[in-house]
Amino acid sequence: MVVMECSGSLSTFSDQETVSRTVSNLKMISASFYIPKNNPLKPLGDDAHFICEPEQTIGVADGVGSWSKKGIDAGIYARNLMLNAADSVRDEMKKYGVVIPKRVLTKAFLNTKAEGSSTACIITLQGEFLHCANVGDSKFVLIRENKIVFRSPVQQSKFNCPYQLGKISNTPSVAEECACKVQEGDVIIAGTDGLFDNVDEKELETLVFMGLLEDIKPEVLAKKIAMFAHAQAKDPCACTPFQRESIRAGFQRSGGKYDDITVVVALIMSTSMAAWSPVWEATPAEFCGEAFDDSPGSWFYFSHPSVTLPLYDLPFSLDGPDLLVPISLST
Ligand SMILES: [Mn+2]
Repeated sequence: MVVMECSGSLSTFSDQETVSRTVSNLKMISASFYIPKNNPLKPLGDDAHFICEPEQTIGVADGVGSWSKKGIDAGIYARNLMLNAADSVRDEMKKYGVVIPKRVLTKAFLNTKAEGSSTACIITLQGEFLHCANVGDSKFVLIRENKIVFRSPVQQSKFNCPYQLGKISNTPSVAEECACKVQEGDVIIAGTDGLFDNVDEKELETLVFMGLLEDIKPEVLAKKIAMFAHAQAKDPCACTPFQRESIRAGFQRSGGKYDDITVVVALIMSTSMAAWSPVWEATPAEFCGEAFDDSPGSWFYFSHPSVTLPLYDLPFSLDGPDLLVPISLST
C-alpha cells in the first residue's frame, strides 16, 4: 500500500485499524454533481457514486460502456456496485467501527449480480488519513493551498482500457490501496474519467481556488467543476488531457471526450468548524435536485446535507426537476 505524507516525506504503517482509531478533529464535508451523457435511452448514464456522510466515506464508479455492444447496460452494474458498497460501508462501521476500502470493494463486488463491469474508487477519512482502494481510472486528487499534492493511482491495461471489476473482468484483489495525510483546509476532488480526461490539473486547481475565494459550498463547487468539464467535453477544439493521452498513444484526436461526468467535492474541516458550517444550513429543497440546460434532463444534480446515495433507480420524469430527488439512507 502506498502511504504518503503530503509534505513530501514518505511514512508507512502496517496496521490500518490502529491508524483509524487515531483521535482526530477532522471531518469531510462532501457533495456531488453528476452530468450523464445526454441519451434518452439511457438517461442515468454509466457513472454512479455515493456519499456516506456519517461514515465519512465516498465512492465513485464508471460502468464500462462497451458492454452496450452486447446489449448490456453497464450503468446498472456500476449503480448496483455503489449501492452495495454503501451498504458495506454502513455494515463495516457498525461491526468494526472502521471502514476499510478494499474490504468494502470486495463485499460490494461479491454482492453485485448484474452483468457488466465498472471501475471503482472508495475513499474514507480515518483520523488524519484518507484511505483509498481503487480499480481502474476513477480517482481523487488532494488540493492543498491551491496545488494538487496527491493523486490516487489509476490502473489501465492500455490507453483508454481501465482495470474494471466484473464477473469476467478483474476482481478486487487487483485494487490498489493508498493513504495520505490530510489537514484542515484540504480539498478532495474525486471523479470519473469524464472529469479527469477533460480537465487539466491546473484548471482544476484554478476552479478550486476560485471556489474557495468565493466561499462557495461544496455542492456549488462540484457543480461548477462538472459544468466546466462538460463544456470541455463538448468542445472539439479544447486542449484536454484526453487529447494529449490520445496523441501519446498514437491516435490523432482533438478536443474533449464526451462522457458521463461525476464530481465529488470533499472539504476537510475541523469538527468545530463543520458544526456551524453553512453546508448544514442548506435545506433539502434547495439542493435535492435540479435539471437544466438546453437539453432537458441531461443534467442531474444530486446533493443534500445528509445525502448518502442518489436513488438512481427511481423512475422519474425528464420533464422537470421535481422528481429528481436523492434519497437519504441514513434515516
Ligand atoms: Mn467514463
